[in-house]
Amino acid sequence: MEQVFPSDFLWGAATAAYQIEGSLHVDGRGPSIWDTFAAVPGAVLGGADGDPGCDHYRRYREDVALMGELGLPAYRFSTAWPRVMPDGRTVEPRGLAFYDRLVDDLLDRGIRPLVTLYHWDLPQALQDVGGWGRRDIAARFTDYACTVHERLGDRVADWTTLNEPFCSAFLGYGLGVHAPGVQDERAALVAAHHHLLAHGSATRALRELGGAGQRLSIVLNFSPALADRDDDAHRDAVRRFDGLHNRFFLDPVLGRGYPEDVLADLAHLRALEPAIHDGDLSTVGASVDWIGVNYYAPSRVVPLSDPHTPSNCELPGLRGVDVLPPRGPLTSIGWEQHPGSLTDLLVWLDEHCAGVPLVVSENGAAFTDVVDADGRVRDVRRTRYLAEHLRAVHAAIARGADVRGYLAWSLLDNFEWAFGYTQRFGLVHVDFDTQRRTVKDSGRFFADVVARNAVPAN
Ligand code: IFM
Repeated sequence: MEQVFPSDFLWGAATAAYQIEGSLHVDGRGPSIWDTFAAVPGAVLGGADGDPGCDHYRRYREDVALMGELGLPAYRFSTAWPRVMPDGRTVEPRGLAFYDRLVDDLLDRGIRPLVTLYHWDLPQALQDVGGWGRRDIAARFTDYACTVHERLGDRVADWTTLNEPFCSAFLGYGLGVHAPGVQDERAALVAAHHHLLAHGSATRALRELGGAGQRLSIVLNFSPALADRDDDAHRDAVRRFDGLHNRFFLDPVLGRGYPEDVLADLAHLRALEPAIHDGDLSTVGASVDWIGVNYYAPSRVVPLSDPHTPSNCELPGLRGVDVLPPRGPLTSIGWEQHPGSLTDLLVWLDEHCAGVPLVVSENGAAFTDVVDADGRVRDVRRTRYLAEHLRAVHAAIARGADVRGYLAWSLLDNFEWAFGYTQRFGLVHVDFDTQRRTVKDSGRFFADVVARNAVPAN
């Protein structure tokens, strides 16, 4: 018995430039905020940075061939702003040429490229003048987006502006556990608005540049809030967490502005209103063709007796709600495995987005993997995680959600940000000393799902 997906369902895997490319000092690439942040003692586990990554900048042909062997019809990757514009403004032709070669190679193998323009590697030169805290970052990003589009737009139809502005703004400027390492609740909210402004401004510009077949999108990360009780206090805790984590980014993109209840929850900070200028919300709401849904785990929330007590979690300005420890089974990064939340999320998003299609743009799990003596990686837990989450996607489609695709995170084990190289998410194992690639059992399982367009029923 198997669960069959719609015949035009899009299958693939995803990566991001800083996590896999390596070659940080090659072909004129400029420093990014992640190079700077990773050099701060204690910022990244093991003192690691994006070198060597998966050495993908030099081995991309091998990696594209691997995708071909796995039969992946699509590949989501990001372009590195500091490669394309080392100082954030001036084009480096060698950087652009790399993505040109990559796209050609993908197309030669019949693999559809989905380009994400920003996956957290801001040129350091732009951070030096304020980064996402400055309003004119939207114009800088739009220039960069148009530059990449002018070069690749004849062959690439799928464009994503930003990956997970939540992480870039809230973890980078609020909690400070991501680059640029700023710890300031107000700065995080302002940075979030500037991310969304950059998204809207670039979306408008790309819409003008692109042809009819072009599809524009943004990728957001969602963590549905779960509570143990269904009373007023718990419902309000869910509302607060969900509001700031999920609806805060989604609603403006859908053209609805920031949710009123979230603005009220954040009013005590007096941060956001001065940053929002006339016309911004209409720019942010530039229409998109699909919403990318990154899902890994839910969050368990509990109300605090004093609604003014700051939350223990990463959301800037959140008061009156705490996040509880995740419940087992966990992945090695400590995230709860809860496939039912993915079904509920997709069904809710489908209703909330009112006609905008969804693509699961990232989903996957980190576990400790070993290459056995016979050369196999028997990653049973990841295979089970994938199967359960694919069934969860299937269940959402069966309930009417317009989900058009699923992109596994990640093609390769890679640099997992502040966790360095300690967390392996890949369908393909990478030995970071030798750069040897080994397809894991989960990679073969996923290839089989793709080939059959179906997941085993249990
Ligand atoms: O590795 C990251 C990716 O860069 C963004 N989404 C979540 C993944 C796992 O943490």
